[in-house]
Amino acid sequence: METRSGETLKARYTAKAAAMLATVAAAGMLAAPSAQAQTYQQKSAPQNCVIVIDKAGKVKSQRCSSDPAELEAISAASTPIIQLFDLPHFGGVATIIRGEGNVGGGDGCDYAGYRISHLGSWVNRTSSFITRHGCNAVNLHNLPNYGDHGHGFRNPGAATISVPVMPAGFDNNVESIALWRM
Ligand SMILES: [Ca+2]
Repeated sequence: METRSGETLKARYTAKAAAMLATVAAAGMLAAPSAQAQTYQQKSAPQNCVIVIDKAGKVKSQRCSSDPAELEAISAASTPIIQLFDLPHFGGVATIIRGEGNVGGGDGCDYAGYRISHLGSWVNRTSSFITRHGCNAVNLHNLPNYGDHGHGFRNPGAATISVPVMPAGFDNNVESIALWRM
C-alpha cells in the first residue's frame, strides 16, 4: 500500500516537475537570462520575520520575507522588544518581535512587559538573541505557555540583554518567552 501510494506521489511530482520545467522554458523565451537569474535569487534569499504582539501577548500580525520593505510595512506603530537569531552570535536569519503601540513613550518594555505564549513558525529555532528598548529581564521556556524548564536573564537598569550563545538545554529549544523591565 505504502509503496503504491509512494509511486503515485512520485509520478505526480514528476509530472509536476515536467510542467514546471515547461513553464520555465516558456518564460525563458520571453525573459532575458539576467532577469531570470535575479528572480531566482530573490526567491531563494533568506527570509527574516516580524511578529507584532499586543500587551495581552496576542499575535496581531506576522510576516516573513526577504524584502525589508515588506517587513517594514507591518512594523508601523510598534516597538522592537526582542530579536531572535537562527545561529549563535547573532547570525543567520532573524525574527524581530515587536510590541504593539508606543509603550512607555517609546521605551518599549515597561514593568508589566510582554509575554509570547508560543513562538509560532520560530519555535525551537533561536540560537542567540538581543532584547531592545529596556527589556532587561527575560525568561525563556522549553514549552509553550511558559512550561517545562525556564531560564532567566536579568540586567537591571540596562536597555538591553545580549546573549550570543544559548545556555545548555535552550539552543533551538525555546517555545515561549516572557520579558519586562526591572
Ligand atoms: Ca538555530
